[in-house]
Amino acid sequence: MNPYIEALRPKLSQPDYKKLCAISIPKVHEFIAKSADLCNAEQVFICSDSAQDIAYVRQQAITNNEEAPLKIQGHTIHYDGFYDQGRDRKATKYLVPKRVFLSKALNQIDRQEGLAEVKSLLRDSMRGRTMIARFLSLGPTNSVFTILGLQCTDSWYVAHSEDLLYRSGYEIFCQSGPDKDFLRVLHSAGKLNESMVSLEHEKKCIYIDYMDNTIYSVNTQYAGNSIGFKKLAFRLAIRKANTEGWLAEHMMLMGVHGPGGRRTYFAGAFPSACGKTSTAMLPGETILGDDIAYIREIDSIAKAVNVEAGIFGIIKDVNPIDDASIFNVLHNPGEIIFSNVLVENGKPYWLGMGSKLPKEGINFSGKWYEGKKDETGNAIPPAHKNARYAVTLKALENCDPELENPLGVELSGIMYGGRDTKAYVPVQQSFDWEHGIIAYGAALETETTFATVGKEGIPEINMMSIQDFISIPLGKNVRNNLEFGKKLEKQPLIFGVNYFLQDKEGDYVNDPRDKHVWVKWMELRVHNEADAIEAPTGYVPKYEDLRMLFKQVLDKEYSKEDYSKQFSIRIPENLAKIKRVREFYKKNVTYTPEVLFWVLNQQYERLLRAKENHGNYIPPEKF
Ligand code: SPV
Ligand code: MN
Repeated sequence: MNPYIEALRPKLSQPDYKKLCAISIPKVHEFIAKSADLCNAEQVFICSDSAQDIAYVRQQAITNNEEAPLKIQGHTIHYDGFYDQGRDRKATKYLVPKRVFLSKALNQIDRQEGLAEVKSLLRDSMRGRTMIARFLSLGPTNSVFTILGLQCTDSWYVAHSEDLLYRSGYEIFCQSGPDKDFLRVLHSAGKLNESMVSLEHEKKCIYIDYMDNTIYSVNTQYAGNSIGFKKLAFRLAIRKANTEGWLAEHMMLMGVHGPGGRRTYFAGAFPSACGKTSTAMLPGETILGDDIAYIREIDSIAKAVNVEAGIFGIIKDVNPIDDASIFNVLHNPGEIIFSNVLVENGKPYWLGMGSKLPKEGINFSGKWYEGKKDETGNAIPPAHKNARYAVTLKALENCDPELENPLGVELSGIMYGGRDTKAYVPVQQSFDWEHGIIAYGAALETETTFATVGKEGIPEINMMSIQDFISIPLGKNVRNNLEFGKKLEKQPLIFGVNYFLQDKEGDYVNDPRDKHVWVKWMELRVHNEADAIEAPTGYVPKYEDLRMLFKQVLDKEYSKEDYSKQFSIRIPENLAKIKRVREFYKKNVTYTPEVLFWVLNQQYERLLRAKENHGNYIPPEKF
């Protein structure tokens, strides 16, 4: 007799009991039983991924008012609390054993102390509620990439979102032997108000117990804090990758379509709200993933898969001109969860959608009208900047056909891009793997955005766009990336991109759509079909190639003046950047490989030499 299943018995219906018994991994029973007991759930629902169970989860999200149906068939709206509109860095902590210190850049708390705190917040949190158990697969199923996950939650919205964003895992759990490893997440939205929104946001707690591969999250609903398999399990995956010699990255994946119908795969790391999804979604190309990738060396080739199967995308600025394909999806029948947008008359509205917004409706602040102010007297916008949509990738006409390939796709290029208004040119290629990892990846600088709770526009280093999620010493992450490259026979080319460069007046020097040209140029570089100029910071495109691509891709004339403005090497800004990066690694980072300083110093020297010869602002043709 399995004591954990027996303990759960009174909380399970007959079918749920059967579904649970079909899994023979004792740790599954233990985790569900202990979670139900701690949170004092009234019932436990075992979601088997059958069409019936999935439909039930969706219906319950609506019945319990966590979501409401919108006009278009399959669309629903969900709201998070006013103070729960993004990932919360302060509330997210690693539980670490005594005498372990992760890094100055990471939030940590003593494991025993943290477990006691989060468990006391979870205690009785599900009284009178149903706890849902969802079994998922991170990465394609039946693949060397697959990692299994189990989430227990009292939010039907969370359970429903997981259906759109991940691959079903119940059958794999059933087929697995008793020792099968899996990640665990326990989440409770905590006390709710009448709008079904987490009330005690100041007691929000998101703790990551890497000793036990378990995540605890309480008093929050925002998906980035509550859907354990997004950024929380990602932190555990980074640790696993670290010990096993592969890479878990905050990267989109896309197939770029080149001459003759060839498809060349790229990965791209961008901090949140810096153009990652819109790059992956470029019209005419195919999207394989928009957020998290696992990359492994297989037969000396870098192979990548999308950890997820859907998109939890920023909806702000999705308009018919810049993002036609997703705009279309958002206006047609099919399953979509909108969050934190303005709803009026059953229709969702968001900032930057390219048409006028109503002057009243319901939004993340409740009933909203133009001029409504928050507690501190600031005007509340009609929709939150971090309002989002959740949709399965398969709903997109430009979904890449290799999404479920268990072997992944061969990566030919990797891009790193941040919100850098001052220094780096819009696109450049590194001299080699080491230079790319260090000068573009490790040195990635950006400004904070609305995707995390807190002040916007603060410049910071965001190493490989992964810094919020890193769970190993930062320097070790740089080393892992450098080592990974050494295992490859054909290393992907590394590119630095920057969609946010500004001129002296503070205007962006590029149109958002220009990124399509950069992507096509990278594709040509992979196949040796475009030339480049060797500048101090990397290989930059030639004017003639860009002019041809602007015409081909965007039907735009590209002037020499624009080229000079965008691709001139700005010496003072680049020198200052290197100084900041060196400082950051000296001050905050342990295990930094010596070569990082060497590569940065070399770049510094190249910039100084260029300055001696050509001055402070150097058009590329001077090189
Ligand atoms: C991001 O902010 O990087 C996201 C959304 O992809 S989430 O991490 O889920 O908040
Ligand atoms: Mn992300």
